[in-house]
Amino acid sequence: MPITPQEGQEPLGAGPLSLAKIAARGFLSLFRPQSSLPRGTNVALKVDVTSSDTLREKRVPRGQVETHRWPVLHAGTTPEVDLARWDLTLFGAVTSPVTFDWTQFRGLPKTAVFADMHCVTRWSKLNNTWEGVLVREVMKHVELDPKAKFVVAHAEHGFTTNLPLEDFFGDDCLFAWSHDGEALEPDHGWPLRLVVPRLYAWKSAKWLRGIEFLDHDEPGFWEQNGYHNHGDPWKEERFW
Ligand SMILES: Nc1nc2c(c(=O)[nH]1)N[C@H]1C(S)=C(S)[C@@H](COP(=O)(O)O)O[C@H]1N2
Ligand SMILES: [Mo]
Repeated sequence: MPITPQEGQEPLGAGPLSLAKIAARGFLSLFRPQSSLPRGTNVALKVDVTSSDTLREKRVPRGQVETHRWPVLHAGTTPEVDLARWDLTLFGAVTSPVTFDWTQFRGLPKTAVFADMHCVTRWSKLNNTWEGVLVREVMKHVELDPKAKFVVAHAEHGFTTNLPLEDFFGDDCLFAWSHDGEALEPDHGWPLRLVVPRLYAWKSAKWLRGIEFLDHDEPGFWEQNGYHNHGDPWKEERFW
């Protein structure tokens, strides 16, 4: 795997116990008092792409609770990322791998996507405006092997998550560096996270470093630890 971890990173180690702790943290964070105005309160952002789920009459899927804050949820610790040494590589079932450094990536055409976010620990955060580069835009630079059918997103610390190519190519899927008009905070995935709005948020890998294309499906981190392989919130595809 051509991903060089940033210095000082420990690989993810999460047994069933620490996963239970993470799930509890996600649930409890719903009840933490909110300290300041919601982010983006004074920002009127132009939206280029509207995720179709935001047009539903009832936007909170069954079993979810709407939150107006933004919980932080992940396994392991937040990495410190050095942009000078950062890159994003698309590899696997492609004619030749493609790597972007930070400057090259930020030079790609920018898009703002309006979307909802659903975490399997039962919070939903509606009305997010993400800015970054659409998956479809980035994929103009990659020649896929016709046998590519699945994607594994690779993040710092060795975190992975898998999804079918079809979901990855969703018109609302993007690589995001900004949320509601502000740069992503490190805890939320700075400098770059994948955003797949129509699947549960564990597919939206924070601290993204690579996209691997495969001819077969390969369950990622949460998927190997009990989460559903696909994760459609409207079908409550939560666990196995
Ligand atoms: N790298 C990485 N990305 C991750 C995770 C993780 O553990 N590691 N957890 C996922 C889960 S379960 C959720 S709900 C969202 C939460 O994003 P947030 O912390 O910005 O709210 O990040 C997802 N992305
Ligand atoms: Mo989650």
